[in-house]
Amino acid sequence: LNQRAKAIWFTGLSGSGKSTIAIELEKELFKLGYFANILDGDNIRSGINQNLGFSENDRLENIIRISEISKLFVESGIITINCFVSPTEDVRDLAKNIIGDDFIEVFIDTPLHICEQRDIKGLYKRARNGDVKNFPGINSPFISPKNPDIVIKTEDRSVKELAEEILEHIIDKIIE
Ligand code: GGZ
Repeated sequence: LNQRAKAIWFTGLSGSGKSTIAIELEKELFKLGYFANILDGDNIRSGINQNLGFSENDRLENIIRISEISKLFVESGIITINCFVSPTEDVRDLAKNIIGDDFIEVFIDTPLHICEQRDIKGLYKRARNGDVKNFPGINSPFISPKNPDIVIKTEDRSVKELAEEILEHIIDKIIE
């Protein structure tokens, strides 16, 4: 199999399911013989971007570095699955401009009230209390993308179904 690498860019609220869906998608791709690498807060914000916070400037810098890393992987033939809130058109445009034609935007469209209900890390509660600042959807904006390549509604769907839906959309784009 020849793979044409792409940067798959997940945007969505904290707790929308980006990382969970990414892991499933990576597995599905692997089963078909494609290699992918997931970039997310766990391996980026704890490492190369550990000096960055959540101010507007730091988010921009976060996305610039991630996009450059993503581009290097794509140029080496590795599909990247990027899981970052990327809450505004500005940050997503940056990523698009750096990565170029290989950029595929996927909106993980889980409504705020569901993400807040799940509140896996307790961050929504802390943002509501004012203990966490600049939290998208609560005390800083999350602007839905205008023209994403794929929109994924996660309610009442299994992670496997969602990953398969994304796979169907991208498969033509990654086969040489
Ligand atoms: C502390 C935050 C904040 C603020 C987001 N303070 O759901 P998570 O926890 O695991 O993922 C979120 C992650 C967002 O980082 P990103 O690199 O994806 O953001 S961006 O694309 O906007 O640069 C959330 C946590 O970090 N998070 N906002 N204000 N923790």
